[in-house]
Amino acid sequence: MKGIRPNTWHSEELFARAQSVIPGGVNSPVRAFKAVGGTPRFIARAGGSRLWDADGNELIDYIGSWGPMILGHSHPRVQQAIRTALEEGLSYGAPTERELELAELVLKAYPACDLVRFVSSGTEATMSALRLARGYTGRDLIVKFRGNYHGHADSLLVQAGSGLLSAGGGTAKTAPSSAGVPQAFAELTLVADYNDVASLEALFSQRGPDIAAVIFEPVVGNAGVLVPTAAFLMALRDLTRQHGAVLIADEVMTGFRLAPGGGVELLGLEPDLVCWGKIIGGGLPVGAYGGKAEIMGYIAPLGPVYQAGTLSGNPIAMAAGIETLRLLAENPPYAKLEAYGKALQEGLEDILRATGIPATINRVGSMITLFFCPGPVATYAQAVEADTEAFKRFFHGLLERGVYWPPSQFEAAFFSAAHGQAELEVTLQGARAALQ
Ligand code: KE4
Repeated sequence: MKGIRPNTWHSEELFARAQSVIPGGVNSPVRAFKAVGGTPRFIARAGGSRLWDADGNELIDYIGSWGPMILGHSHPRVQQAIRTALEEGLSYGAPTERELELAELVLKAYPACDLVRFVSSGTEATMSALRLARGYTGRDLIVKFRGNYHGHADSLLVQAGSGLLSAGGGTAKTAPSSAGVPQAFAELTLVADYNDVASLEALFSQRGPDIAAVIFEPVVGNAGVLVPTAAFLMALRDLTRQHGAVLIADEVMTGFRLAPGGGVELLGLEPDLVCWGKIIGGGLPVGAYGGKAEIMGYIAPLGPVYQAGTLSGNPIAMAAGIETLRLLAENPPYAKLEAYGKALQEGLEDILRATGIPATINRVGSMITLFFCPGPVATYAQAVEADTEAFKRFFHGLLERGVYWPPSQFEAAFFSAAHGQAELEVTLQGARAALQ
């Protein structure tokens, strides 16, 4: 596993061509390796815990398509479900049985939700949930948390995490926002600090009657992993209930990953609306939002809040989601994921102790981040203190040794039910060399 620079000629050639036809050569910014430098690997195929890039290099995958691939890539039953659906056509623009099958599976895992609506991405899910909360309450303001990312709808690209943070510009006090979001929109988004109850209380004491919704990541993945405190979770529910605001749990990343009922189950949350994405599509484009009938009844065609989508409930995507959720229900991987995560975290911590490198690991289940700064990292302000140059060296040291970690200090790494002893050994071997 010496760090012999693998051949990346094809990726380099493809990246050069891609940049002449696609902005930055990628269709989502974090993929461009801007935060870590170098040439992004163009992936040719994947199976289980592995990816193979355009030059044939085999990689152990800790991105998993940024969350969907909890079962591992190319699961035979998911692939077969897609093939079967393909035989019946691709898209009809009319209701299908598969949509209600997936809806029933989602609601079975989230019994506090009465209704669910499918869309085609996590962004659409959170954007629609916010519009619904505004329509239901008749209020305009929303509250989000610095460094949380909820997709790229204008109202949510205010002091957001993930790719915005990875691109740099985040400081202890402010996370970056996107150009192109009108000031008038941004002013309707109030920003508090995750795990900082006083910052949330201050917003409600100043603007409580005008706040339509609070949206949060049950466990943050988009600043790197941040773990919520019980006091913070309690304040979220108490303050929104007290002021008549809608509490929206953004489970796009955590849903079906942290437990059968996601962060809601794991943390005992009682949100009014939940957003999903990633895993419920099994790797195909699916998002969803759902909640109590009293609120969901405001959505067209039942009520006055409009939301629509040509490919919402697409039968092929539904088939992939159904099979994925069926597999998760038949053979829950959570104990295995926890065992792998524990061994990975302990192995990395042993290496860090031996090297004396200041670093701390945050992990919940199969979401993990190694922050290059002394712990604890419980807040956004502490996360942005991390040494991104040290992270860069770690990232490339792993990549050269066949381990594909997320290309940003401010992203969660994910592993799947297909990761086992072999992956653990190669990963720790690579980390030992990368952290030397
Ligand atoms: P999509 O629109 O990308 O399907 O979902 C947006 C979204 C919403 N909410 C949460 C909590 C999310 O993590 C995401 C998307 N996550 C990022 C990874 N940090 C997607 C990767 C990317 O942007 O390329």
